[in-house]
Amino acid sequence: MPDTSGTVRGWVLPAIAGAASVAFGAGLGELTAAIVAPASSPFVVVGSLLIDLAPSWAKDAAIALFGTADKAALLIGIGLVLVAVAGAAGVLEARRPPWGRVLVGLIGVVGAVAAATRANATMLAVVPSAVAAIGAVLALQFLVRRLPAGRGAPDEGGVTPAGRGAPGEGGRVSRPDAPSADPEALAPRPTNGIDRRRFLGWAGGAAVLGALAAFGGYALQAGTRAVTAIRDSITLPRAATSATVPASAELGIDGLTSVITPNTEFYRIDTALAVPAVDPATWSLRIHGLVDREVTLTWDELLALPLEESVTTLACVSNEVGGDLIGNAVWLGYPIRELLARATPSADADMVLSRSVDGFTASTPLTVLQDDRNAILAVGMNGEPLPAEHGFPVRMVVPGLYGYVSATKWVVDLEVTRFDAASAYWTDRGWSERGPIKLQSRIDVPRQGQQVTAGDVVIAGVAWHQHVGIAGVEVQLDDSDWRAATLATAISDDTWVQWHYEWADAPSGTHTVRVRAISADGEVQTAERVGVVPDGATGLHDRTFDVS
Ligand SMILES: Nc1nc2c(c(=O)[nH]1)N[C@H]1C(S)=C(S)[C@@H](COP(=O)(O)O)O[C@H]1N2
Ligand SMILES: [Mo]
Repeated sequence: MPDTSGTVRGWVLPAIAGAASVAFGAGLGELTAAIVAPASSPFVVVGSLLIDLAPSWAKDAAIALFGTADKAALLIGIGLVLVAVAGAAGVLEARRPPWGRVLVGLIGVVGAVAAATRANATMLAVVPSAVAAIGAVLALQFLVRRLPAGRGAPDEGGVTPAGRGAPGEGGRVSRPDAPSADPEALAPRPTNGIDRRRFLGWAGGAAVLGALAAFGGYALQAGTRAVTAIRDSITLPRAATSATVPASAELGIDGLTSVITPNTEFYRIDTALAVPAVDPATWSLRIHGLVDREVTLTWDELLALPLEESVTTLACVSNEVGGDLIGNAVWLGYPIRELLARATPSADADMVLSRSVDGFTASTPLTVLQDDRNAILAVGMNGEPLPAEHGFPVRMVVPGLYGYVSATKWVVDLEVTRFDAASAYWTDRGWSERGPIKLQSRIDVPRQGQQVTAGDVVIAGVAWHQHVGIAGVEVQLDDSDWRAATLATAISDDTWVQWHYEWADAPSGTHTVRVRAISADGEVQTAERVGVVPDGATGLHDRTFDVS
């Protein structure tokens, strides 16, 4: 009569330990993702990595086979592979510790690599996979220790490699030090059934906890899903005044940042651990403080106003020289000046403290919000409602000021006040209370260290001094004189402008090119290197490349 209990304890129970541990870890990972990095759900990132890596015939076959259910099929497929590998990890851990845990850790590494290589991956992207791996490793260690004694347990003695795991054999070997070394263990023991039930209880518990965590994560994101659905169903009103982007604003040079930044490539900076989910139906803006009358504005009221399109380049004060925390978009919104006029600020007010639904605040000089620039409450970005991470449903956009003192996303409150009476989020953390954007320029082409073919070499980049404007850009090749680059057409003084310089017959060798911009008010960009704290970096960007 075959001894099936040997099979069960030899590898079925260890496989269950593996699967339950990985279910536990995976659930924790999904919950963590829901909290810190919704775009980095381990399942979803591994799925999208596979989609990226799959040859097109495989994609075609998947679509032919599963149709619109191809994504669901992929996720189920990943789940099945995961269960199989997890089972193997359990058996491995029972026989050759710590290799089972190592295998589980490797699954985590796959998740982390997938997360880190996704477009727009943030530094938090690897956290869910790391939490999943740590949870699964600890659970595996815990469960394998609780395997019914003697069979498939670590260090089981007296088994030849060939004999390991052979069905029916596990029942006759046992660790010398284990209770099952007792001669009684050779006969069926009543305690074994109890051990097994106890083990299955722990394993089932781990799997259930994992499922609950995954479900919790899903539930946590219900608000986000609902708001995403609302956003997707919104058609913004047509602009009463539309913006034009001249075709000659875009040089179309390979490697040069496009003059309008697509929403998916737009830098994102905020303090929000989870992107706030704000339902426009419940959104309202309150304008209060040093005003003659309080004003509140609902979403419907805002959309009923004559909305204006404007093109403004946002920049972050933390942008290093040569950095990419800057982007340019066509915004749709309503002038804040008009709303302030309704409220009528008192004469002694000099600042507006804008507040986000999540408590972030920015201090903007009142005059900047009252003059004729396109300081707006924005609802649209490049022809779409604001993406959630860029402030849906409403944010501020103010030409000429760094984002931390002006570009409040998910804005719900404008308090008219004074700089000597209130201070904003970053000011309280050592940054300047005012943040006009500094004159800057950047080289995009060639890339640092690029090998360039000898001949005419194209050098190109962008320059900006929002709300002042760029009059010129100059480049310095190695240590020669500064030479004028050619500017593309500027969209306006509120946007960056592309520039290029053709270096005819560049000699072979290693070269460094430096760039500086000249402002519309005559300021020449300083070479003095200053860091980003407290009010923005200065210094000249350079690139070194090889011509051969
Ligand atoms: N609610 C909120 N709004 C915010 C911030 C924030 O942390 N929270 N960061 C500001 C900063 S520092 C910048 S640079 C811009 C960036 O806007 P973006 O993420 O749409 O590019 O948003 C600003 N608005
Ligand atoms: Mo910023």
